[in-house]
Amino acid sequence: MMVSSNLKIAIVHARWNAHIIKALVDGAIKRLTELGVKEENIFVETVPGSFELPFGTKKIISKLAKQGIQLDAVIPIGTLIKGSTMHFEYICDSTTQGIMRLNEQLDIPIIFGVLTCLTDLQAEQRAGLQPGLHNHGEDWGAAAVEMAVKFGRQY
Ligand code: DLZ
Repeated sequence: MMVSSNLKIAIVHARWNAHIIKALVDGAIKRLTELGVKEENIFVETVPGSFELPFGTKKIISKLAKQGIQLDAVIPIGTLIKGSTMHFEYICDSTTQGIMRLNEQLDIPIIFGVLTCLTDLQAEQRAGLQPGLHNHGEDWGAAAVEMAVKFGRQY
């Protein structure tokens, strides 16, 4: 049995930039299952936008805990693409700080699954939607398993 086969991992994803998000979430799930995480142990929830990722992450942990499900890692996934105002900078900063704070406050690893891109093309490249390019969602899946195995509550 693979060491990761009992891990329980949640993905909380924003709905902005839907086609990018879909590729990233699919990539994360693909890598999680390749590494031995069972599909039934992967819990997916959505939030409106990246700003809501820290709160959604905190809440899915407590919601599942009430059902007796102890998560081993969470992957919040969002894609921020710069527009013409300062909105991008503020949301990038608050989302990043929020996810970092969760890592300090909670006892399970929270992966940084947020793309912060200047253009749609940059986001598509990082989601593996341009020929020959790598899907960062896969890296986030691998990071979640590594962190859960090395530092999680079960091991
Ligand atoms: C408002 C906003 C903007 C302008 N851009 C993005 C984006 O590129 N990616 C993303 O995930 N969310 C965006 N949002 C939405 C905010 O994250 C948030 O959902 C709203 O401000 C409501 O709190």
